[in-house]
Amino acid sequence: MQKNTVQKPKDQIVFLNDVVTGLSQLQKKLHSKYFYDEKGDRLFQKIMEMPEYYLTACELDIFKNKTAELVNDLAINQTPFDLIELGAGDALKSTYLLKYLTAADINFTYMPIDISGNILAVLEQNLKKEIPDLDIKLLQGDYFKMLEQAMHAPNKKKVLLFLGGNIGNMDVAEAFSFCKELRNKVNKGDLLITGFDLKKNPHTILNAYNDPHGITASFNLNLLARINRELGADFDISKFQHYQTYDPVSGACKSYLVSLTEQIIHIAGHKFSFMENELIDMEISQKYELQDIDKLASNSGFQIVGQIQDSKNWFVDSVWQA
Ligand code: AVI
Repeated sequence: MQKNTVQKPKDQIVFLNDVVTGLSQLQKKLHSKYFYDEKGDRLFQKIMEMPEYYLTACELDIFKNKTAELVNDLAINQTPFDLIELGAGDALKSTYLLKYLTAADINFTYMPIDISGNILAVLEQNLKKEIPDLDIKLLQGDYFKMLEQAMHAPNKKKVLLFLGGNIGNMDVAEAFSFCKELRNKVNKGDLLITGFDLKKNPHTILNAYNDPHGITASFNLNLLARINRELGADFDISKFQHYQTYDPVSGACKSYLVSLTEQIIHIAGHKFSFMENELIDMEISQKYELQDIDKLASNSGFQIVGQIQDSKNWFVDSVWQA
């Protein structure tokens, strides 16, 4: 998922438009890409530190302890390539890969893409300290626009990273369109590593999102506070409650906000009525089986060349070739 930090006036118009469109639907909906303002970033950081939220630790296990296997599946040998990370953030996991490749004297350029210029500047500073020999080129902006820019060195092989289980924040149809679009942007032979959270004991999954500390609830409610602050709305946060579901058959883990009372909300001249117990659909975190990943890869024009799982077999980094 492309996270969205709203900074420019044009972004504010798009934000307002998305909020108004989402809340005007029969099933009211807000887009979870808007969770990540400054407070949302901090709350997500706290989520990743919770013992219940296993995803980060699992993928870290792969990048820390199975780096050789990962690099082996890429079969890049001595061919110079660009390593392009979609939504790099603090590159916590990929730093292990960067260190491994640098130590092995492999010729590559790291190109982190992120919507936040701030995050990229901090990342560059940290990486320059940790890996002084790293060749790094920052790409600030939208995934696909920046990927197009990165593709301008056409003779160089590309390896794309899409980590963190971010693909889970798309429903299955959106994930398919996203992978197809990626396939259209890259050249035959290019590689893609995507992190998928796997189906497992449903209690484990539900606990990760319905945490007893209430951090995930605050993470969802913060979007209403953000709409108040940035779009001048009048949500009373105390009149909404977080509700989490997980359907182990479809693998859809979904979060909602429940209106605790009948109420009317005003947003920039628009009015939205809520009935008592009416829901706002907030986020999907889709869980996969290995065979779903096979289907997604082949239907979008990729071939699976590696599947690396953490030691618990809860998460997989799937290596695909175009
Ligand atoms: C960013 N993304 C992969 C997280 C997830 O697991 O869906 C966002 C999140 N939502 C609630 N907890 C974490």
